[in-house]
Amino acid sequence: MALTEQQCTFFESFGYLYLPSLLTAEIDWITEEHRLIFEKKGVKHDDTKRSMLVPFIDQSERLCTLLDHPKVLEVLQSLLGDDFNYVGGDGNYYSGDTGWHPDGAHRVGLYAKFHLYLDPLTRDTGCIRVIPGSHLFGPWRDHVEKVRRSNEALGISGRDVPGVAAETQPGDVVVFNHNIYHASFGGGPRRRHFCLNVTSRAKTEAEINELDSYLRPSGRAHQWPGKYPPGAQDIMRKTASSKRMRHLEQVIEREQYYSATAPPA
Ligand SMILES: O=C(O)CCC(=O)C(=O)O
Repeated sequence: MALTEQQCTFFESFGYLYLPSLLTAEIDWITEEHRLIFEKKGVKHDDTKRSMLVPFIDQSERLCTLLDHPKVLEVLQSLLGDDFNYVGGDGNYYSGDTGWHPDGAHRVGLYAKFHLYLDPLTRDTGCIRVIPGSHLFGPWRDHVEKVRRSNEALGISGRDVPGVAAETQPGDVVVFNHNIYHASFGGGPRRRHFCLNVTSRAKTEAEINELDSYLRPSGRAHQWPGKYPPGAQDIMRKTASSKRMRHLEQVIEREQYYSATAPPA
């Protein structure tokens, strides 16, 4: 079922949406695929620091089908338009806290993250927290920026910053605008997670420039050195139906443009 108008308005106003039980029926195989990708890549999580693989769902033919899944599509198409772009995402074993930060500051286009946490999480055991409305620009966001150093600037610890703690059970989904300030506190040493990053289709010149600065090899999508090895998106692309291709084609087109216009090495 497509999201209701009220859910879309909530997302626009507050910058996030909590979708309980959206993928509960699928969570067993999803969790197994998460395990298999780390195993296949030979990444042994040692509990002391975050282990991350990028891109993530692209490494598993079955997880790629999330981009064909009616329940996922209904959410993403309701929020970003029928022709949204899939732009990658990371798979993680998190360890401990994540301080307050946004994932971007996009003034044009809509950039969002579709999160799945694979363990039951509460506010004190590492669930995702957000500051509703902090995806918006203006003087308010300048104040919110202080949460990055809440001890010095506000005299409170990160976990006491006012916000919403989206407590989740495996199968629940949280979607948020990349611009929103988010964090997690009290998480254990092996909190399993992955996400899909998505954007609205870039149509105007300003939107295309914004997408380019995200996708280019120097951009945010590639911020982790050594990630995105050549061919990393092959499974996703080679197994795509024409319907899935719609969500991949603009990225492919932009990548072709970057290679065609790259200065000679
Ligand atoms: O769950 C967490 O600890 C942090 C998640 C996060 O920062 C992200 O996915 O952008």
